Amino acid sequence: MGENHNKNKKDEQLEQYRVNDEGKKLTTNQGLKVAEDEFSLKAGERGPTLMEDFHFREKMTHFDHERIPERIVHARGFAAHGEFQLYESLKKYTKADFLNDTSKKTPVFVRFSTVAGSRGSSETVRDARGFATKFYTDEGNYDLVGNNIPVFFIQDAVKFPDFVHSVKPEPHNEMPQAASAHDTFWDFVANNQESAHMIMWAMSDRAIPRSFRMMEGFGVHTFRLVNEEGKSHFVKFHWKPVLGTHSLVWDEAQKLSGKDADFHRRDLWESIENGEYPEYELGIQVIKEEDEFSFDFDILDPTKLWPEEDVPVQLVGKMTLNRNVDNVFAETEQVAFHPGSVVPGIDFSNDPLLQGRLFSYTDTQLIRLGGPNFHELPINRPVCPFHNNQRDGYGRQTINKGPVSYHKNSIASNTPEPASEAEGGYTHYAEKIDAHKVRARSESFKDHFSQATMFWNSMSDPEKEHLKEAFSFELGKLGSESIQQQVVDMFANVSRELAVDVANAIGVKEPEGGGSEVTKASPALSQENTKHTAETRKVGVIISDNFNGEEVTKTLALLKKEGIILEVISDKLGRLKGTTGTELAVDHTFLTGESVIFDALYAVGGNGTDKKFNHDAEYFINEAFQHFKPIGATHEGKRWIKENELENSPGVIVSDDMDDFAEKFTRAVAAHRHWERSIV
Ligand code: HDE
Repeated sequence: MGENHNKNKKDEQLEQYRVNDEGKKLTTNQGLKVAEDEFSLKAGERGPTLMEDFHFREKMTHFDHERIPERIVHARGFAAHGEFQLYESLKKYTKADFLNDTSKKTPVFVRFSTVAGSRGSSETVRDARGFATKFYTDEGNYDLVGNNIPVFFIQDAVKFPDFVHSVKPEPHNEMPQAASAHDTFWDFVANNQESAHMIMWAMSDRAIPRSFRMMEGFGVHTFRLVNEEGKSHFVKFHWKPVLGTHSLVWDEAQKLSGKDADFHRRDLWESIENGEYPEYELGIQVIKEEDEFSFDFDILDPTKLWPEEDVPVQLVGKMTLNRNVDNVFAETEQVAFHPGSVVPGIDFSNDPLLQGRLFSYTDTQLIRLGGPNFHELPINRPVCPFHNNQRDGYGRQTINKGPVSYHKNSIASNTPEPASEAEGGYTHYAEKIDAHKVRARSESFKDHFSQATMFWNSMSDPEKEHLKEAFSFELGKLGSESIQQQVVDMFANVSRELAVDVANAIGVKEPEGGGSEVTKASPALSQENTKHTAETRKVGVIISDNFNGEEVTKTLALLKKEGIILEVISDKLGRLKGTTGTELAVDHTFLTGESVIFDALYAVGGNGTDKKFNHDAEYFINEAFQHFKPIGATHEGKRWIKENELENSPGVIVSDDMDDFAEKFTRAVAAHRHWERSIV
């Protein structure tokens, strides 16, 4: 537990800044030993505090200034360290060193986040998730600042403040927190129809991920890869989670918001502490320069994805997150990402959303981190040296020696001097541009619905149902019938079925026209086609004293072998005694645990006469059943299944043959959820 598996350049650099106060004498910030920390200095035991009490003043002043502004978006986040290694050299596409050398392990720092909520908001809300990766390469920091959704709400950065204002809590009453189910957001959507495609994703299961470990990441924009010969290819970046892409169900997500607002960070933290390191494969989609106009969408439009069936994702390397942070403020909060932090061999496209981001990120760090020297904070420092003539400012730590802080100069023989391209100097791709200066949007950006329909067409039936429910929930929360109607009419352009069913659910008029000619589907978009595995799934074992020692021990061992994590639930903490002298430590009671924190339940039972125990166990089982989770039962546990008539339902495994049970139950757990189960 907690062992450092991430010895690398970044870790060594951070080590210089780590301090362990344990066992040390208390001092002031000036290093003076403090003799008393219980009482302030007073004029008499019952008298006023004296101004002279420097220890009190320093301690209180520091405390008064502990908070910095939270991120305007992505405020609620959680991060971890890791490393990235390439499978095969990408030399033919890019000269980026970390994408050429397969022997290199590049240190990374990854911050996951929700977008709309404040820093203290709950994590399982319906929202896009940020997926920002800082690669500490030998050529400087490269930041891939992406989301878990491959497209965005708007096409031009100038609209970002409007979009964010609409989704944030409404300004007159600051409600609702971390939720898009309110009038201003949907008013924005209906009146900015370029949002249609992203809304389909945001209303889909993708917006309520089961875990940061089980979601995809996307660079969203089209970037360029440029090779040694100066040849450029367009590229989109992907992160594919090795555990597959899986989601919660909405009712569960809402309950989790109350039961464990830290659900996603706890999951990430615990998996890293337990050595079950989250892994993601880096994928690239590549389009040749000459094919820029070969698609029925504009590849610069950030509301469009490149269907994987048309432009395959090549898996080129793997990222492993293997170390938790030492201090959340110093690392997770102070990390500063910037889509403009690139290395030679990676360049931008003219996507107008990306272009605007290149301004915003530095600007926001200046206020958030208090000045221009945030690159000197330990978490932000590159692992290669940096030299330039930038000087001074708040919080400057570097002590630049000598009189020269300008270029050109003779005193220091013109150094620090620009590096030639051969020496690794960054050169921008010399794209030819011949254009008028205009405030306009390209005609090729004006189809807002085809890919939204493709997304809809690609969903399985349960996924379509979830989309309808999500729309009905969100729109059902609105105060304005006019906005509800506008949204329904808008989404009739995506799917008439969707719009009609939502209209009926929320009691507005069915749209008059609508329907789409688009029949294309992209199977890769459905989570049904993702990888399924039981590994690292958390199973709650409901059990009481007098359980069948031998058989239970055997089954638990078989499940553990499959990588399943087992946690024991009972009516009291302590140790349970089974037959044959077996003992089991209890992890949760029915009070401290909840069915929603588990992927599946295994009902073992025990003496089974306690009324309260039976009631609580059945409550857990019925709730898990309603969330489509696998449920297993052996011996006395079967009673709870029978009494609730669940035994013939999909994903409910009942058996007294332990090997048979373990095999079937593992398969049921790997399936994630059993949507074919009907809930009445
Ligand atoms: Fe961001 N975004 N963004 N964004 N974004 C920020 O930077 C912005 C966009 C993304 O864990 C801010 O340091 C503009 C797309 C992530 O620290 C800010 C536009 C994508 C994070 C900002 C966008 C993202 C941010 C707030 C439209 C997916 C969290 C605090 C042009 C590709 C990074 C900060 C972290 C954070 C601006 C659109 C991803 C204000 C102007 C598209 C993952 O600078």
